[in-house]
Amino acid sequence: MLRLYDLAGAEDERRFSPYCWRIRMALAHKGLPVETIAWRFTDKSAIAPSGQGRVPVLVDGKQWLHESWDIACYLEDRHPEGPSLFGGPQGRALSRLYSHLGDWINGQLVRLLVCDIHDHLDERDRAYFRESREQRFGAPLEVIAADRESRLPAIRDSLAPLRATLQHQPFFGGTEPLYADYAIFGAFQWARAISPLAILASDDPLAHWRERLLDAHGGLARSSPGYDR
Ligand SMILES: N[C@@H](CCC(=O)N[C@@H](CS)C(=O)NCC(=O)O)C(=O)O
Repeated sequence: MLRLYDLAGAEDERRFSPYCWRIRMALAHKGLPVETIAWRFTDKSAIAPSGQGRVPVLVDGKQWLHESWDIACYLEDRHPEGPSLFGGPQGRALSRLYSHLGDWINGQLVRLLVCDIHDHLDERDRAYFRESREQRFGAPLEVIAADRESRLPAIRDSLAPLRATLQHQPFFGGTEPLYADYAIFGAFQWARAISPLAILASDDPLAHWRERLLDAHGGLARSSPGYDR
């Protein structure tokens, strides 16, 4: 059985890492059962065999894997018989862009969500999160997230190429979702898990795409605790 260390909030069931969600969706896409382990930021010793301190970490027998992109490639190569995550080598090459684009969206959203993340964390993680993020951004969490509603329109505008793509096809992968979809979806599932802020307007084609992914794979993402609006 595969095991996945998956970032959790105060409640074990509130899984909120955008990168872990990429892999949860990729595993479901491949039809691979997994045991997910609720992991907290300060549980570094639990994932020490991976040689680093961030999740997702996937354990397959004696192998400890990390980095969402590398894990996705590992699953594709190790299980070529299952549905493809990339749709072939060219699709894999193009998916890299979606992975980096997802990273970029995460970087935009974190500035809106830092206080919500903090408030959903387990008591053990709060001081670590505050200190590490305040150092990274050079400001108190409350200052980083201040006036977030006024910054939302520019972030929505920046997603225009994604929105335009979805006006012609239901998924970035075409008629069915691929890893490209999961790489972007992770950002929205993260926001859904910990914040009442509506990142997307309800009539946005991206919101309709997000709904389709919430329903994908038996409603895996929708069944995880979050704010639905
Ligand atoms: N590039 C990595 C990013 C992973 C990452 O940043 N994970 C966060 C959770 S969303 C983490 O584990 N952070 C640990 C920490 O901040 O101490 C990937 O794609 O897997």
